[in-house]
Order: sequence, then structure tokens, then C-alpha cells
Amino acid sequence: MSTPTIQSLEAIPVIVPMSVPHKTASATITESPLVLINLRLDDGCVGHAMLFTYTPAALSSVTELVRNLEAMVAGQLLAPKIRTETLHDRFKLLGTQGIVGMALAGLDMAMWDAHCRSSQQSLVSALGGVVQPVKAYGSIGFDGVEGSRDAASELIEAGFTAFKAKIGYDSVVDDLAVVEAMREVAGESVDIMVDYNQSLTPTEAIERVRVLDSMGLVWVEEPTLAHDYEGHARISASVETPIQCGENWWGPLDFQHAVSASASDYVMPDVMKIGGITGWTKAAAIAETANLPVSSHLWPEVSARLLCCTRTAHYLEYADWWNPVLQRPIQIENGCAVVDDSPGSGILWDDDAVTHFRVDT
Ligand code: SMN
Ligand code: MG
Repeated sequence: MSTPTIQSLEAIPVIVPMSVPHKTASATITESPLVLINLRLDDGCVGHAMLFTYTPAALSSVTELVRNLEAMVAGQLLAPKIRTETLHDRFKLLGTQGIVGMALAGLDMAMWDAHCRSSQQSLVSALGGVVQPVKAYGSIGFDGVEGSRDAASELIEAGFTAFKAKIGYDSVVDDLAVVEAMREVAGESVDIMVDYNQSLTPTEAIERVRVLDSMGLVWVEEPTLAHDYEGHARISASVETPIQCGENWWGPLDFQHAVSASASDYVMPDVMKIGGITGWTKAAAIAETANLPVSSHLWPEVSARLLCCTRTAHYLEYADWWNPVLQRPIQIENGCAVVDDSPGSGILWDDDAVTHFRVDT
């Protein structure tokens, strides 16, 4: 079988409204601005990937940047890892964090998806993993005591055995009240995590997490600024509850610096910010070597497959925000994401929905 050649790269901007706005201690997200990517090969296969730009203000720039990458890959052999590494070299003078990193990660994910479709295998088998159910947790926003309790009940009813809530209220007394309300409806057997979304100073975080230490939380996420590795290390060393971090680390090098600084007890790379499939595999290798449990951030379809190939896999973050544009969103059964062995990384568009949500018609 000969290696296919990349023919074209298409980027489609869409804005998908969220059924429930996602509130955090740092900002509220009411819609998902997404760049949908189609990478066509000369053998007729098409690879798919999506990027999340957090704010619509970044949507057109990321779309344009992905489109501009076409000239750098069209006509070249499909070799996802090597193509991505070469592109990172070519962008070294500008830098490969921020929107450049996002565009390169989108192309990387689309190349891997195309590679898997062209060779008729799932991403799991392409990376040497085992298709299996992946433990998943549902998300609760910055919704106060009543809202968080209601959301916890709904998630339990939907079959989740774990969930994560946003906290970082005016005082730790309020944080504690939210955790207690969720524990009340969840019972002791459900895993509860909390996320401060970078809203505290390290000193505040130590004070607050010491108060939460008796609540049996699985982790406390991003108590302080994501890139304050020393601050996170200080927090981690001063509290009992494990610290979780990683969704805002850009590329395997941030990841390596954070791990070297003992910034976090657990890690949760975001497949976009970490640099696509290629970036994830490098970060996962660092985590595996350091024996760090690896969870994921968003991208449940792709991340579940990656966790099937990660030795220290811990938890999949489940979110249904992007389901409206997907033909086969991942399903949750008995608290686990169900991974199948269909070719690719789990991304196929619902074409009518894409037309409906497209914003540059
Ligand atoms: C999060 C995800 C997406 C947008 C904002 C915040 C969050 C998480 O920190 O962990 O899911
Ligand atoms: Mg988070």
C-alpha cells in the first residue's frame, strides 16, 4: 500500500450555541466557536478535526491560518508526525503557541484522522492501544449551591459516577457549601472533582484547599495561574488533595517544564493546546515516565481514543457541547465513554448541521 498524498485543506468556521452556558470563576462561555477541518487525500479519503477558539473574536483568524497552511502541505506525502514536526520548525521564528499552535494542532489531528481512514484503522490501533471503555466525568458550571446540586442529580441520573464542578466563590465557605450540596446528592461512591480555573493566588489556594481537604475530592484543578509551575508545586506540597493541571499548557515542552517543576499530581492535556495527536503522544510519554495519571480536556471523541493508548490513563472529561455538528458523538454507558473501533479518530460531520451553524456563508 503506497502512502497517500495530501490534496487540499478546508477550514469551516461555525458557532454552535450551548444549551446551558458554561460558567467558570474566570469567564462564562455561551457558545462554541469551532473551526471544522477537512483534509483531502489523493486516494479519496478525508480526515476531519475540529478546533475550539473559546471566543468568536479568534474564529476568523484561526480559520484563515488553517487555510493558509494548505500551501505548506498540499502535494506532500501524508506522514502526520513528520509533517507536524517540520511545520513546527518552519514556524519557530514566529512561535508555535496561541493561534499558530491551534492551527498546527488542527492540521495534525486531521492528518492522523486521514491516515487512519486511509489505512482503515481506528486511531487506537494506529497508536498501538486497546479499544476499551474509558472512565468519564460530567461537568458542572459555576452554578451556586442550588444549581450545582441540581446539575449533580442530573448527571447521576444520566449514569455518571463522577463529576467536576467549578468553584472559586467569594469565600471558601461558599466553595465548601457547593461541595457539600453535591456530596449530599452523590453519596460517597461518586468521584467529585473541583476546578478553580486559575482564580486564586498560591497563598489563597493553600488556605482554601486545606479547608476542602476533608471532603474526599479526587482533585482540585488549576487553583492558580496555569503557567505558575512553582506556585502550583507549592500548593501541591502544602495540601492533601491531589492537584490537577494541564489544559492550558502549550505543547510538550510546557508539559515537560511543568512536570520537572512537580507542578501537579495529575495532568490533563488538551489535545489542541498540547499539539494534536503528535503532541499528546509526547506529553503522555512524559507523564507515563513520571507515573502521573493522565486525564483529558474536552474533545471527548478524540481524547477517549488517546486515553485508550495512554498507560496511566485516568479520566475522560465529557462535554456534549459540540455534539450538534457530529454524526456520531461519543456515548456514555455505566459512567464510561464507549469507544468503538471504526476507522479514524471519531470525528464525522453532520453536514446539515454544519451548513446551519456555518458563519462565513
Ligand atoms: C474549561 C473548559 C472549557 C472552557 C472553559 C473552562 C474547564 C474545564 O477549565 O476543565 O473543562
Ligand atoms: Mg479546567
